[in-house]
Amino acid sequence: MDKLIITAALTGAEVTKEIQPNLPITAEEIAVEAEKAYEAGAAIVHVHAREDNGSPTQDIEYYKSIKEEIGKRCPVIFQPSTGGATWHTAEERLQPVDLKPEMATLSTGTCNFGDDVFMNSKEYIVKFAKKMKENRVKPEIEVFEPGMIANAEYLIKNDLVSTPLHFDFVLGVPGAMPASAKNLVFMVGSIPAGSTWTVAGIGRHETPLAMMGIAMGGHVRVGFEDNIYYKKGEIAKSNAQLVERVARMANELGREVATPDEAREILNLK
Ligand code: KMH
Ligand code: ZN
Repeated sequence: MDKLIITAALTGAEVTKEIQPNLPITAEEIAVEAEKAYEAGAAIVHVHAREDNGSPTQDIEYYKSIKEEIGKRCPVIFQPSTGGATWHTAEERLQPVDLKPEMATLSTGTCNFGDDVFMNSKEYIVKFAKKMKENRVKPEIEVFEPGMIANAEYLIKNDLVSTPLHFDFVLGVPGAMPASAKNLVFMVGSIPAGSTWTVAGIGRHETPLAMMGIAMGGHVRVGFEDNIYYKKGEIAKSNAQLVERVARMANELGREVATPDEAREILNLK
């Protein structure tokens, strides 16, 4: 089994300071949080930028500052979001790809997202994939529903992405695919041979699915984007606290944790 790649999803677009007082907002706060997550075992940080008032933004200038601040502090892989918030336009969402990060997310289908709709039409998906290919950015295929795997296969068939692909199964978003062991096994069995994968369980599903990801030879994402609690009724102190728990579980299960450079090898980023 490869070493375990832990991704820390530091901010998300939906979580607010009101419900998670430890949420980092400014570029400096996000970079300090990234460094702490790196020290706890994260090889990748998935980031959504925020304006100073906390609103999610896809403005390239915010992402540029975050990338620079993180780069000053640690060698973690910077993975900006192209999902943004449900109300962002495709053009807004694509901006961080111009920074040529090593990776960026690419959602390959539309789904309900709480009370909203997360829109990813075929036109969007193709446009995003083309832009990432032009900029040599490795997509992490964000999958919220099984049909999104078929759309990723369409990108492969049309030479819009390079293989092997890396998938992230985000399970438990209200309105999309529920988080369960059965669903994770189904998803893992449905991706093209040779692909790598990560699992992100939403809310209380984060830790059980992380445990499954470790045991099944996949990789794991945790962080405030997906879950704000350390355990029932206890708000997490930091993203690093959630990363530390995954690293401890991996240790108990005999799975070593990958450094950013080892993750670069596993994901063919070099
Ligand atoms: N905030 C969600 C609507 C991504 O980062 O690529 C979309 C999302 C996916 O979080
Ligand atoms: Zn995200």
